[in-house]
Amino acid sequence: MVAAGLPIAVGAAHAQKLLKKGDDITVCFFGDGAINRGPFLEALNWARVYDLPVLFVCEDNRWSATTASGPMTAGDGASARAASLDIAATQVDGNDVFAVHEAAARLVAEVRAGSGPRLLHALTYRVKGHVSVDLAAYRDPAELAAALETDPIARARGRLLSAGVAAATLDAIENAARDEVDTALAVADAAPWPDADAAFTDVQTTGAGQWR
Ligand SMILES: Cc1ncc(C[n+]2csc(CCOP(=O)(O)OP(=O)(O)O)c2C)c(N)n1
Repeated sequence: MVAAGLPIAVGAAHAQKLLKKGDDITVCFFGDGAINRGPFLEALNWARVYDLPVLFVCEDNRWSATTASGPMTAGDGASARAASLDIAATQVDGNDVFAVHEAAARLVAEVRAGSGPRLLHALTYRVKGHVSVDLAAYRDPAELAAALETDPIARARGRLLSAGVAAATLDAIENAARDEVDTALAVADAAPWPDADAAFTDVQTTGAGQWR
């Protein structure tokens, strides 16, 4: 369920606070679509009221499945809503891995030091459809073309090359990542289908009625 993770994360953070678990904090990721659901408000409010060790991370890719988030979002989005609940928010270019790293490191340190909740609002763009069968034909191709110009991996590669990292080192990292994904796909394709009975395991029963 969209936004369902937010109250769960706040519950985990509340437990960490009560148990005084050292450096442990909770980091909770969600999309821009989630901020229009009630649990977002409930979770941020609870986190601030109890000063919980939680970092909220909104991955704002401007699309909620097949709906553009902008026209259905009042006000200035995740950061503004956090600020209205007295939660300091940092907006960052989510396609700049160095900027995200710097902001995340600072916010994690603040939360660990007892600041209470923080929110990181990372602006990015979804370059594919919502799921594999979604061709995303409903969006403006120019919007996609502009977004592809800001590809985070290409930008990171450029920065690392100009910082003196050898191209071969970067190629090796990229190839290892591709191999890992290829292997995962091959293993999944080769795996047997699960037993049909597995659909009924780990399912909660209310104790009433029978399976029909
Ligand atoms: C309460 C609820 N409404 C609708 C859906 C169907 N749905 C699944 S993903 C999605 C869009 C989510 O967009 P966002 O929160 O921005 O996350 P993203 O997928 O872009 O990371 C929707 C509407 C759902 N899972 N839960």
